[in-house]
Amino acid sequence: MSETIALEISRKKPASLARWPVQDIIELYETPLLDLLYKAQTVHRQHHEANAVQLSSLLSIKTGGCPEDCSYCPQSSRYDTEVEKERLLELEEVLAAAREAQAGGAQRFCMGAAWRSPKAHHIDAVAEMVRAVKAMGLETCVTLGMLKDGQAEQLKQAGLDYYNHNLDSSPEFYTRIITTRTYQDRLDTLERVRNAGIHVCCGGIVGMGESRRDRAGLVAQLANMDPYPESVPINNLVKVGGTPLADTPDIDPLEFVRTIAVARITMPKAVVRLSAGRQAMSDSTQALCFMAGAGSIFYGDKLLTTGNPEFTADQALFERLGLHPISGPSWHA
Ligand code: SAM
Ligand code: DTB
Ligand code: SF4
Repeated sequence: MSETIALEISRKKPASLARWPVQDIIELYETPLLDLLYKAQTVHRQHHEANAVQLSSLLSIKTGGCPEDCSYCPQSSRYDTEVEKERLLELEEVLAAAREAQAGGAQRFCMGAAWRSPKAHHIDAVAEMVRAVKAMGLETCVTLGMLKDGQAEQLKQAGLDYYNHNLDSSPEFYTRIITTRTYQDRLDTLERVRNAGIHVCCGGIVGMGESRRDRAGLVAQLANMDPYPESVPINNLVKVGGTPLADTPDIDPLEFVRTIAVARITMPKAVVRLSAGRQAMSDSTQALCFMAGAGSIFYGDKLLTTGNPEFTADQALFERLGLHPISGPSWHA
């Protein structure tokens, strides 16, 4: 790496208490694309294996019927989408899916539930799932909504590695997409997860009609957490018929790539995840996301309720780009 870039990067966040002002993040966004990609890939290689991508598989263990009003979400009971409310899956159903994911090459198994906030018996059931999936040798992640005191600890005891809970957007734009829970509610759950010793997986969605300042505002919120999340999913909005955001205009793919790069540079040790939205993305845009420092994808033909590229398509993409699945745990503190 050139000395100028090394200096510039270290000047931005010299000590653990240094903060990223939103304006500095906007300036990063405004960098010429090739400089930004060069900088992001340089930071990436200082902390992560080059050309290696971590593979996680997702399973919706409790689908639909959610009381929250997240404008992007097909699982909200407030919108007329094709998603039907289902029961919580049985342990055996979850394990069958985990075995399939592992056989396909996934290293982490993520289980999602369409709850505002899990009840005590939900946590008991999910803890059993976590224990059993962990015993298979997979890393575990769950996303269950807001947690109450003691619930994160119970999941940690069961062997949970990561809890996913997204901030979704800047505090300002957030109030335009969700009214049933506050930004502070989310920060409180993230603190419970952190205090329980579970790795934090927290990111957001791009392409909901937000401004670049909002995207920078989201990244600032994440990068200024102390410590910042170990795992940062960047989702491109999947537009689902019946949701309020179904007809949102497409975001420029290069703006999505820039968001990955800016997350990469501001949170050097985090694994930045190229998450939802890959099905509508060209191979070339995905290649630029990897160049920008994305180090993980969801692997398998389904996200929670929407589609994701087929295993074979991703294998072909990896072959074309000379990428390989990462070996071993993806977070080195
Ligand atoms: N109900 C829990 C919650 O909201 O915390 C967990 C499941 S929820 C589906 C997990 C995350 O998926 C959301 O926070 C959001 O960031 C993302 N998500 C949901 N619908 C999406 C969509 N249509 N496009 C992109 N990301 C989406
Ligand atoms: C995250 O940030 N993205 C994943 C995961 N966390 C749980 C979810 C994406 C959901 C996309 C819409 C769906 O399939 O329902
Ligand atoms: Fe419910 Fe989560 Fe969907 Fe919001 S994102 S409606 S909380 S399932």
